[in-house]
Amino acid sequence: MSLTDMKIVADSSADTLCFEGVAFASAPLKIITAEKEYTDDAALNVDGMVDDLLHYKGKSSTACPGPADWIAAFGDAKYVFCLTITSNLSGSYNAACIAKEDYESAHPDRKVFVYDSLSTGPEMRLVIEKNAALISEGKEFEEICREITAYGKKTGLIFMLESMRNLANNGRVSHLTAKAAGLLGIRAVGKASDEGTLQVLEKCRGEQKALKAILQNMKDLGMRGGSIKISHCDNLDAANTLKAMILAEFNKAKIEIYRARALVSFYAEKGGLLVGFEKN
Ligand code: X90
Repeated sequence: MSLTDMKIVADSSADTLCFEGVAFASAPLKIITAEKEYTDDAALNVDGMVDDLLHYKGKSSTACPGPADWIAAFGDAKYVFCLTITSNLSGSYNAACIAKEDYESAHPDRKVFVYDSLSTGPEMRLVIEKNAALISEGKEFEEICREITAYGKKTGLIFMLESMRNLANNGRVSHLTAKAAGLLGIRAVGKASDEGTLQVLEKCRGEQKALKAILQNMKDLGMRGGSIKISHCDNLDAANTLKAMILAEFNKAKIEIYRARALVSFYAEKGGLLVGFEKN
């Protein structure tokens, strides 16, 4: 088994469009309005899309990659690690399972491992990094499948949202749940549940309180430093503040901050922030 036989493929909800050192491809989701269709790939200007959406009052929706999109992303890799957004909020995982069947029956010597992240964004990014490290270490396919599955159980996702309008309008949370972030100045802090659904934990007045709640919840869930990914939608200040708060208590934490791509930006909306972390 040589290193180049293995490829990681993730849908664009992972906020990761390329990855150095291993074969990698992103399968884009789409954001659709009556005026325009945005494909979540490297060519898209995400800030431009977020701006458009701020002024757009009509209906909008999203679409996950279909089986053919996934197969295109697999390319001609012998071993594919296919990482998807939670199957509880998207059809991406189902489409990937169909793609796996088709790909494996067309090429009996090839194998696809479909991994349901039960999460999205920065938690998926952690899993991608782990997956890439295991490939670089020269581990066997089956072993890597086992290890990323075990790793995924030891990672978590916490988020802060100023608005949950797009989530509710697209049926990803109930309108009642969305009210947690419906008032001016209120931020909903929540997590990806074990079932891969969105669970609101607290309603916080003001960003400072929300960031404190994020850190407290991360600690309650077992965060003790380690690797941490912060994905934000036009809220670099909050991301930097949170980073400083974490480092003040866990000075060895390895924290990466980055701008969310289109799918996460659409649902997290302006000001939203997601944190992926490791549990002990
Ligand atoms: O298939 C599709 O069209 C995509 C649907 C995605 C729906 C949810 C995206 C959530 C993005 C919001 C905060 C984090 C919630 C985590 C819950 C597991 C980000």
